[in-house]
Amino acid sequence: MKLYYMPGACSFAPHIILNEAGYQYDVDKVDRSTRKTADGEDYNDVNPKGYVPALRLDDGQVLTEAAVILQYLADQKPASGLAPPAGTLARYRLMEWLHFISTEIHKVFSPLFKPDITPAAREAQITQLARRCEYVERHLREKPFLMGDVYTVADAYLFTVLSWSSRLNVDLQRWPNIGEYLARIGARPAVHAAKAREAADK
Ligand SMILES: N[C@@H](CCC(=O)N[C@@H](CS)C(=O)NCC(=O)O)C(=O)O
Repeated sequence: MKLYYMPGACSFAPHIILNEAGYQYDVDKVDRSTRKTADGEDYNDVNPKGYVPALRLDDGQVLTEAAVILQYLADQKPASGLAPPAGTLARYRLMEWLHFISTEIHKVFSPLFKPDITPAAREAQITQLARRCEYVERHLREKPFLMGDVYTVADAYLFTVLSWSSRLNVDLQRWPNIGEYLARIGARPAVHAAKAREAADK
């Protein structure tokens, strides 16, 4: 199994989960400007959509879309407990979170990475993010993780995208539960292992 990633991107979420679930895996860094991978592949051939993450399975097929890759990784290792079983209401709750993170947080952050974003456009994105953070803050009031007491792939995804706030000068200090949540997840050995692997990768 091989994860195609860009440093600091949303591909970090599946990278955390590869470690959480105890996978043996390879990584291949994608160069943002040349679209070549460190292993010498043309990334547009790997994922014609052009973005990370992508996961090459052992049979050569390629899976894309962060929320789907996360669920795949959890489902291949059901004992990890990183996703409730398919078909249960709890699984739909997990999918509800994954879609929320993808469409309402991840994709609201994305324009903030554009160097030519206008101050007004930046402000509008941050206002929308604040509404989403209010919701997450309330949800985390009595729960350590999004799904309650159980850590799931949704936490790895939310941790990854909310961690962009410091790089982008988005202030999360108004939301103490979120701050504690990020510290709790950031302390997990799987997060450290994924960080170390990307840092050591050429
Ligand atoms: N719909 C995709 C979006 C993935 C996405 O936005 N990837 C970003 C990084 S977080 C990317 O690769 N952008 C292209 C680039 O930075 O050149 C998913 O959820 O996996």
